[in-house]
Amino acid sequence: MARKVQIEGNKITFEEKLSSDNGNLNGSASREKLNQNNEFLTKKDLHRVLYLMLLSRNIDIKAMNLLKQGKTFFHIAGSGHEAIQLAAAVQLDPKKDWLFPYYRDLSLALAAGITPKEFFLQCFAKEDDPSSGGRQLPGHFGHPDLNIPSQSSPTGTQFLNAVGAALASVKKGENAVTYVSSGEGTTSQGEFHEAVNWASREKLPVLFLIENNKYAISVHVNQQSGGKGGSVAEMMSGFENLFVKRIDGTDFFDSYGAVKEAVDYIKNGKGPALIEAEVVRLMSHSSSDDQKKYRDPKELEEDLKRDPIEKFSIRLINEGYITKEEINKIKSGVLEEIEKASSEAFKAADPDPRDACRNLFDESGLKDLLEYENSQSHGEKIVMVDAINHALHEEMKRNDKIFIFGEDIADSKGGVFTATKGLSSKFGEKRVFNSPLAEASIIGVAAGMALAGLKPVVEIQFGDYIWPAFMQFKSEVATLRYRSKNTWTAPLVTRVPVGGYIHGGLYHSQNIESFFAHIPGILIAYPSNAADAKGLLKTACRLNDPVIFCEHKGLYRQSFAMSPEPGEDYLIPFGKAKVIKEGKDISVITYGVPVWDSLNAAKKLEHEGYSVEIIDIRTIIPLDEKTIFNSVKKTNKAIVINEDTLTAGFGGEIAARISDNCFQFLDGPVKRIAAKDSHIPYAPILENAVLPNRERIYREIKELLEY
Ligand SMILES: Cc1ncc(C[n+]2csc(CCOP(=O)(O)OP(=O)(O)O)c2C)c(N)n1
Repeated sequence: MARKVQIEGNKITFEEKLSSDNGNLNGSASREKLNQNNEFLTKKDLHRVLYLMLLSRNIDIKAMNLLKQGKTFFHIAGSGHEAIQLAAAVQLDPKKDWLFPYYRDLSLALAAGITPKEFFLQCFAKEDDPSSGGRQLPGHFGHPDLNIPSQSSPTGTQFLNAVGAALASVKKGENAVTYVSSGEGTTSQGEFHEAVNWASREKLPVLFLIENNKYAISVHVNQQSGGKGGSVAEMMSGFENLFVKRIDGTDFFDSYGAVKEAVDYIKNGKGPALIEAEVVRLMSHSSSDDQKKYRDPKELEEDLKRDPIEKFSIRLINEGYITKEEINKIKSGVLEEIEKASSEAFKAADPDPRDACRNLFDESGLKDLLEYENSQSHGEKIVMVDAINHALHEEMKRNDKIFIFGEDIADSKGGVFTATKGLSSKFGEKRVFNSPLAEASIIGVAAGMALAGLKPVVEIQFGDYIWPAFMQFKSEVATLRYRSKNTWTAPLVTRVPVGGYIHGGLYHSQNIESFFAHIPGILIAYPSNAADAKGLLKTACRLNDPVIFCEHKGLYRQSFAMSPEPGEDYLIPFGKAKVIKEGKDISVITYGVPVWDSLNAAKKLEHEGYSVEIIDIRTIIPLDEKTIFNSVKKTNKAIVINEDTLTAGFGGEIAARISDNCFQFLDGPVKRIAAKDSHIPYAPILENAVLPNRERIYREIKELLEY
């Protein structure tokens, strides 16, 4: 059989298409078998599949040519993956089902409705690129009119978001399938396993498609997977409710049959499905790679023999579904369409550099429409943890989109600090439930639910254990609005107990706010008393941005942090600091536990004739600079206190901004008090030596007063 596919480095040509040679096809299926497997596929459907295959392949070729011409910077090709993707795409409905494609899913994206022009708009990073308006790399699909959330780049994080979207569809009673895909290399990521675990346990309607092209950039699957024979399907065979199948993903009909079985299984409520589709990577990993450097030419030659388009075309000819002439006609139509699409896209408008930092946060104006502080704190005095609990009860009652989950949060435990006590009993396990012991899962699933329109308010049991979820925060939650140019958002609230002074040792004492403050796109609250905790948490539940809500464990039940309980409508704006105590001689800017230590110091210093002003910033992001600067301009001295370590603690940021903005008003250096740059030890005497303490705070404020 004369093969007409040629591949040279990154360049692939698929000219003249088909030989008239019938070839010896695997299984040489009869027409009956073809029909039996594919009762929905008419001749027209098959022609459309071939059209989409050719469109996808030739877009790869065109994109590589544009790159060589210096008109674009990056392309990642799907050549060799077309058959399985189209077999999946034609059985999914992008208006109803959720699609989380990965960067090699060009064929699927085109079949779902992303047009060639839209593809090229992304290639050229144009304003009208529907995925991201030129923010995200090409090959990261997304669309406002389709259920395709704009995709991030880390391998594997999307799995948990997909599980979250599937969970949302179940909670909402929708009959949708969620598709999520990756290569085989990505299945080494922990979040993939977490996602399959969650989906299997809850029998969620997720189709996991693993496109195994045997390489993760240059790393062969043998160095990747612990499954028998390097098979991902084998590796995942132990999950009770998971449908697993390994197929030849270069054969459209095998692929179609397997996807059909999987989708039927999912739609019958039996659980998720995982298909491992063995495909070929006909181009290098990406335009930045050259696979000839690490792959044997013989292996590349073998891959060419499995070209899915050639297989499919020959099969259609053999079965009498198409003629060579018809194929050529489709091909010339495709080439014309691509030329038109790319030249139109090339001429489209570039993004406006003035918008480069927009859409990090909600710009709808919602936060300005909320009514703040419109009820007084006149109730019974309550402790902070009860204020939090009450806020959750009230907000759940108000908004049926709120879902609460985390480790041990359901009754009868009600959370290790009892912050969620009574919620599952009152609102039912559908809305309040225990999560697996997996922090990336909690945040990844919550992000998926949030992008599907729900409002998860989740708990991470200790700040010290938020780190497995850091990738989800940094790469998914914080970036979604920005990278989709305001199309997709993940406004979940994450409550997280933090802080020391409870003799919790290294792993129950940490502060986390400075790590997260560094990430654009996340709001951070850190209340110091019960009323602020209630008001800020209620606001967090109503905002359209992701919020990390830091709750100091040492303040949960402290009598001095108690407040009369504010009413159900009590909201506190983010970005509004509170002047805890007015004074003339020095400004103490702080948050959390040091608020109380500063107050203590201020009282002592008052007896010594000094007047100390104390500002509780209450929210880290946004930071109320105005209140801080006004205070410093009045007192001419500033000392910033944070409980976290000195180096890169958030106090450093505040101090720097004071220096920048109030230099001419200062009568002394901007001082800082913070924990020593150390881990937090268990023994109380050691802990006291590391964390800021009352005595030190008093002494250092006084030193600056005397400066
Ligand atoms: C968390 C993370 N680590 C590394 C990378 C860089 N990277 C991008 S794709 C890739 C290989 C993925 O291989 P595989 O999952 O087999 O998919 P394929 O590209 O072969 O289709 C790597 C290492 C990344 N994007 N994310």
